[in-house]
Amino acid sequence: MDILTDSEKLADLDAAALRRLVGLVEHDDSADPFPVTGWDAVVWAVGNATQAAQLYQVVYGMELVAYSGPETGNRDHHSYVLRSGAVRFELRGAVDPDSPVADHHRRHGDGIVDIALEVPDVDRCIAHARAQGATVLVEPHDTTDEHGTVRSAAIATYGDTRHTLVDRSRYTGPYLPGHVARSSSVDRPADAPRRLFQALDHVVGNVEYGRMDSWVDFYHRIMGFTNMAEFIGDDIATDYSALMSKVVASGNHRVKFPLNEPSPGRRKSQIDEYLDFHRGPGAQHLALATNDILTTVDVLRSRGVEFLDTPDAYYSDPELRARIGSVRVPIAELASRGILVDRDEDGYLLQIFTKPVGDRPTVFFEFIERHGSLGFGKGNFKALFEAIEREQERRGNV
Ligand code: TYF
Ligand code: FE
Repeated sequence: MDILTDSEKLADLDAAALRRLVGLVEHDDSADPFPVTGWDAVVWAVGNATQAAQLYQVVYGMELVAYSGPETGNRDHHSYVLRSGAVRFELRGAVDPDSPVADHHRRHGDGIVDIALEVPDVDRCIAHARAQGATVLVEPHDTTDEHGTVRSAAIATYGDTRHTLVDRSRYTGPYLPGHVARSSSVDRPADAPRRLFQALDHVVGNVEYGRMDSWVDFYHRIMGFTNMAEFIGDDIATDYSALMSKVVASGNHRVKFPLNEPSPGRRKSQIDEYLDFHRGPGAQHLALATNDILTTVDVLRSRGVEFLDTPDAYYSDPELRARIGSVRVPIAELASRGILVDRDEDGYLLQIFTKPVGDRPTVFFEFIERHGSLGFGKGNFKALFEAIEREQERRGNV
């Protein structure tokens, strides 16, 4: 099976670059009941896609590549497709007041409706998923235009989120039939890096209390995913995290889904806050892989993006210093930017988290630069969750 998705090939990422960015493992998928090549697109429903498309171009440095809307025959909503390296976002905003996009936005706020995956065989995936009891929302079907044919289908996952499964092997258009190519009219400042992030590393889902294990089981049974080692169990949960978490991944780890549930504690969990404001389960954060997190953070901050702050004590903690050893830059470079660092047996990673990106305290981004580590920053959980809880307190949701 092809290891690279369509968007990875378009981004000129080769398997080695991808392996470095997101930490792939060897996998024989001949026995895989539900082979997944990788991420296809993250689809958002937002209150104003026209403005959000500008934001993701001007601030996040993404490139506009395709569009559909009233001028192309889509009278229901605007759809802007943006890319940064292999990361593809589709932003939908309602034009028709009765659009399902408007309903989704009314209930959930700006958020993720679809975590679409590229698969080599849509029908085989759906047959397996159906046999295992999945809810098939869209049956396998072809859509065609002058660029060829796309075969796709969709299954339901947590909350109102879905996974559209896309086979683009017979298609050369800019996104999907119905979309037309459209390029950015935004000038990139001469001194700005070409891209601020190159690949999607993981997408985290928040589910209701007591449901984490059944969603882990869903990804095992329906999609043939397996558990990754990293998890937050009762022990850590009751001490400080206020959440439990397990990670499932596709065979070669190209697609990773940490799943969180709130743990009942002395205080309202950050996951409860999400579930209240999102009105139920949904995608909580997207981790975007970069090969230069220092520049990414500097540029985004200069354009107004707000990150969680990390107390100075984090960087002077002797235990942390001993554990992380030396990394590619002096610790002072990380400290001045609030970038966290974690090391495990495979290597280290650098990571930082934004504040929620919309009006509700729901979805946010993580930026991650991996140097061998396949983990999620376990050593940072305490500092990170304390930072999240400080923000939660400032919002009055405790
Ligand atoms: O994806 C992860 O597991 C890390 C840590 O609410 C994390 O980024 C886990 C839960 C959470 C925020 C970050
Ligand atoms: Fe993460």
